[in-house]
Amino acid sequence: MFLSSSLPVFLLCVVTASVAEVCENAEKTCSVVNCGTPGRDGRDGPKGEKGEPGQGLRGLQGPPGKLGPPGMVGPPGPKGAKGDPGSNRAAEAKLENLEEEIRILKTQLDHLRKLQIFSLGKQSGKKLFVTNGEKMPFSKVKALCAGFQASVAMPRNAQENQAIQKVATDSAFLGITDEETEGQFMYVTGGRLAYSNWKKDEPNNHGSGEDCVILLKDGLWNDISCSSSFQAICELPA
Ligand code: FUC
Ligand code: CA
Repeated sequence: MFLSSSLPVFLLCVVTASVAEVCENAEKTCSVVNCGTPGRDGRDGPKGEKGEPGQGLRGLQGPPGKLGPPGMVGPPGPKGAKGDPGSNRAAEAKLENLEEEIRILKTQLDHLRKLQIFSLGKQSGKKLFVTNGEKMPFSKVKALCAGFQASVAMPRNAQENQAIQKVATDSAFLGITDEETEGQFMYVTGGRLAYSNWKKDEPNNHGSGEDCVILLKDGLWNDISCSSSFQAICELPA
C-alpha cells in the first residue's frame, strides 16, 4: 500500500539528483515512512584497518635465547689525523742535552778504542787476544770472557796461535774441549777444529781424564784436566 505511494518519490530521488532539496526531504520522509523496496546490494567497500590483537588464548613470552657467537673482528679503522706538534719545551731541552751527551760519549769511546788498539797492538781484521795474567779453572775462564762479550781464545790458524803465545806469560787455556764426546775436540762456541798444534803424543786423556786444552809456552797444545788452573786469555772478534 505505502509502497505504491512512496515509489514515485524514491524514483524522483534517484533520477532527479539535481533537485537536492527534494531528495533530502524524500529521504527524511522515507526513513520515517519507509520508502518501499530496497535496491540491490552495493559493491564491497574498501578493506578496513587492522583490528586490535585478540584478548584470547595467547601464550606467555618464553625465556630469552642463548647468547650468540661473537661477531668477527672488523677491518681496522682509518688512520687518525696527525697530532699537534709537540709543545713541551722542557722535554725538548732535555732531549737536546741527552743527544749532546751521547755525542760526547761516542767521541770518548772512539778515542779509548783507538788507544786500546794501539796499546794491545791489535791489527785490523784480526782478533784481539787479552789477558789479566791470572790463573783459574776452565769454568772461571769461560765466565770471565763471557763478562766481556768475549770467548776463550781459540786459535784457528798458526798466526792466531802465535798471537796468543805473545799475549800469554804462562800456559793458558784454549776455548777447546772434548767434554761432549771423548776424543772429539770442539770449539766452545761450536764446530770441529779447523787447526791444531798438538805436542807429540797428545792428546792422551791422561789420568782420570783430560777434556780441556792448554797452549804451552812453546806454542804446542796439551790436553789437561778442566779443573786445573791455567792462565785466562779471551778473544774479541776481528
Ligand atoms: C803428560 C800430559 C798430561 C799431564 C801429564 C803430567 O802425560 O799429557 O796432560 O800434563 O803429562
Ligand atoms: Ca795430556
